[in-house]
Amino acid sequence: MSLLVIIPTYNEIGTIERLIETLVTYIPPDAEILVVDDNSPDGTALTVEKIAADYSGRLYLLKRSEKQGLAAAYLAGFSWGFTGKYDVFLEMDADFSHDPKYIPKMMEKMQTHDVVIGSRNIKGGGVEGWSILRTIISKGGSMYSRLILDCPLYDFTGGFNMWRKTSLEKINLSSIISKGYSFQIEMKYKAYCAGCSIVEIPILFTDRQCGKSKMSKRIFFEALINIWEIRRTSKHGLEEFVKFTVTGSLGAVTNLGIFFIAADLIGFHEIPVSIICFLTAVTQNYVVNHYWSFRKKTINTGLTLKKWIFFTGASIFGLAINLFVMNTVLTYWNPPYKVIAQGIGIATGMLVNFIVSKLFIFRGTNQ
Ligand SMILES: Nc1nc2c(ncn2[C@@H]2O[C@H](COP(=O)(O)OP(=O)(O)OP(=O)(O)O)[C@@H](O)[C@H]2O)c(=O)[nH]1
Ligand SMILES: [Mg+2]
Repeated sequence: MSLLVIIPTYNEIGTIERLIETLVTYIPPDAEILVVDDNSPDGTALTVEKIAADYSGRLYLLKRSEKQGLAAAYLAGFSWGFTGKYDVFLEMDADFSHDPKYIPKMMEKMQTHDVVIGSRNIKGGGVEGWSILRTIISKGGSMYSRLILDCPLYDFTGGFNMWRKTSLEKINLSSIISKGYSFQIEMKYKAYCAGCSIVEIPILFTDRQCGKSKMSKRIFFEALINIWEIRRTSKHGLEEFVKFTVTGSLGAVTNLGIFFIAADLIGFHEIPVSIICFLTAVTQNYVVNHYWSFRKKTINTGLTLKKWIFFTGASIFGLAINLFVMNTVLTYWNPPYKVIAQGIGIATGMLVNFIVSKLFIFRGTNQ
């Protein structure tokens, strides 16, 4: 796999030279580096131009006329890279917050995944040198995104991420609406919605060694509000529920089909037949929900006996809710047709089953 490391810079003269020196000791010998500089007043671009000759055609500079934000810099970097031979792209900061020593592990994970996230918020990862406030803002930002976007990632805001070219193509980069830091959130969420397999590996993030942060209150609030727009433009909210309902209906067809053959055509006793029908339908639902309804969440996980037992339990619980609601409706309302009560019972039972399945069974993992 041919790698291009993209480093956006704005006033990073203090670290850029040393970073590139270190970087080449960790990346594969055929990997290349692109620095995307927004005309930094401190002369970052000049430094890169000066040292480029030492790296015999492996270090490139993309010069832009003015500071246009992180998103624009990366998008320009990707489109520069798309015209080359690269099939893997790495995003990283220029300030040594992202340690190049993690790159071999990321490349290894890239063999089996579409996106690899350097994550501060999973076991083994963390942040060094940040104030409590900055840590809370960062962690809170990821938790907020996780909740609002209903997407099972832990580090949304981090900028140390590796992408297969094919995953970037799936995202449709021209649809990105973010300008600043919500860019990272939007990219990850779009990859998730596109069904990419995403894995997080733990990294220790260290505070910038020198130079000034470009993070500001304005950028922060912009991201906070942008998330809602990101959610709106890449909606996948109802999809799971619709697929879950279709799966349940297919299960009912299987149930009735086996029942008809075994009880009506062959003549077995209805009670044991009905139990077998139920278990068969539940198993089918479990498999279809895993591989279809909740595929985006379960993409890195397999079927397990434990989850099957849990799902069967949830289905029995759903059935109990169904009976209870039907009975309650018949007792307190007594509708003109009993089937109305059963309909309300089924709908409630299914909703409960859906919520339990979504929250506890098909949660997925990205570690
Ligand atoms: N080309 C370009 N690069 C940028 C721009 N804004 C930030 N960067 C670069 O993007 C990377 C991340 O920016 P940082 O300022 O380090 O942001 P941060 O890591 O969230 O904040 P720190 O805590 O200060 O490190 C750095 O390499 C910056 O130089 C921009 O508008 N254009
Ligand atoms: Mg930084």
